[in-house]
Amino acid sequence: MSLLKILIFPDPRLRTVAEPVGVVDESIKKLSEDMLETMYEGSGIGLAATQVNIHKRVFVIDISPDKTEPRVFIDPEIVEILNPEKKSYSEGCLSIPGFYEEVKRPSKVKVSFTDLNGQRQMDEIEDLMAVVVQHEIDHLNGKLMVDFISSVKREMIRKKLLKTKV
Ligand code: GNR
Ligand code: NI
Repeated sequence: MSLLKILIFPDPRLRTVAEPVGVVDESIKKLSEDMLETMYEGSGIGLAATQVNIHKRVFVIDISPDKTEPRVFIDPEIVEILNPEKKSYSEGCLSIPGFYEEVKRPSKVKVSFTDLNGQRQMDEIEDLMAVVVQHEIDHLNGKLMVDFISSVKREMIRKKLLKTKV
């Protein structure tokens, strides 16, 4: 396994729209392992391929408290909004380190995706899992949580992150 480098906002590569994977091969399996390692290393609960500059529709998630439930989603689609009532959650992002912003999203959605065995799956998700899945699908579409806040706040975050560049 290898650690991957995470792109930091306002890196323009975070705006790339990722390409569908289609057939799940060894390179996708290796990518998802490396992404899980990178996510755990950064103490994140999700990571999209876009964030590591791989523009394929893959993301990983582990919202379990003891970090023992890795999940991989390939070519994910939200097929139905099961509860359109939006819930606000204070979101963080490994590409926007140190900032947390309230984002409102539908609280329950139905998601279809391909698993690591190449099988198409369908799942109903809610609560924190629904927040993170929607956050990751946004990444694959080049969208970031700062797009939900005021342009004044976004500009402030952009300037701070440009200054603290490592
Ligand atoms: O680690 C993360 N925590 C988080 C908290 C609330 C809503 C979404 C997230 S995802 C984030 C990791 C990340 O940047 N994924 O893209
Ligand atoms: Ni993120």
